[in-house]
Amino acid sequence: MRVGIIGAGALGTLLAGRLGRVAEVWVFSTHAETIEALRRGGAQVLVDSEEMSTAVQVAGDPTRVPLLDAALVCVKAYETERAAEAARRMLGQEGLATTLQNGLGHFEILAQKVGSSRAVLGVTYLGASWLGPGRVRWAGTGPTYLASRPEIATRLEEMGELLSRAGLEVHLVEDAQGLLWGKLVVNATINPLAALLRVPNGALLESEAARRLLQAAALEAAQVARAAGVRLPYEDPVVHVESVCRATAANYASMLQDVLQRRRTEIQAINGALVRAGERWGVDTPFQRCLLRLVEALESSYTSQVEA
Ligand code: KPL
Repeated sequence: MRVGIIGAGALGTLLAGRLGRVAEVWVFSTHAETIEALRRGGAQVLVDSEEMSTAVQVAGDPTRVPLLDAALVCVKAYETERAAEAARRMLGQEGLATTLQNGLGHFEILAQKVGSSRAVLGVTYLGASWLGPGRVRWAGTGPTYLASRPEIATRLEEMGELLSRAGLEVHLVEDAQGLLWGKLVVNATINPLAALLRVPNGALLESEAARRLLQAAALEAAQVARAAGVRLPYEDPVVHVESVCRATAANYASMLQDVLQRRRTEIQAINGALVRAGERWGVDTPFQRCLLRLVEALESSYTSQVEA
């Protein structure tokens, strides 16, 4: 099977490193430094203190990639449009493109580009910490869900088997919306809090003060999901978010990684999307709005921040 990974940030590099052991993997990236690092040293994945390097094919131009059986979209939320266009150019007629991104709206953009019959919604709880171009720490072994439907079931099963052989926990499921929102509640809670407090996920459970913030964010996010008519895949949002913090305790949430690198964050696609959904469904979200504004302000103050 020939699999394309679109975007070689933390998640993309981890998937390239794992899948490169069981399939022909093509990584598509537009970052020159990343392309160079992957060509030179392969995708390097650090698990505990053991580092594994996997050779992968790398391309910065979609026309150089042979037609793919599957593509995994792992770019940041604000790069989805460009990644979906790249997927359209690289995907074989029967190929499936799966979004594994955080936030709302990506599946719709992907479906518009590659056609709804070739687009798949995925949700992953994998924890990956970026160590530099082509290098990543596997910091949390959470499950990955792929939303199946009858017309793609056989092809998606193949993809699922491949991901399992690569060492991932994979589930093929039917209720995509519940999963997507289930992850949105997690991201709208852990990501901004970890970024603002500058702590790994597990530390959000270590103080009573942080736990209270976590509870407020998770409950408000779940309230919006319920108002939108979504059935979350868990009973208690706080218990679930806490369990993700435990499962990915050592991980630096992706938003924290962005802030540490002084990069643009995905706050709009996550907490922004949630606040907008709240407005649409008549749920006031003062706490989520506050998190949104704080992270926006943090991003725009990168150049004025002082060091200790
Ligand atoms: O998705 C994540 C992220 O960091 O974006 C979690 C699940 C919170 C893991 O860190």
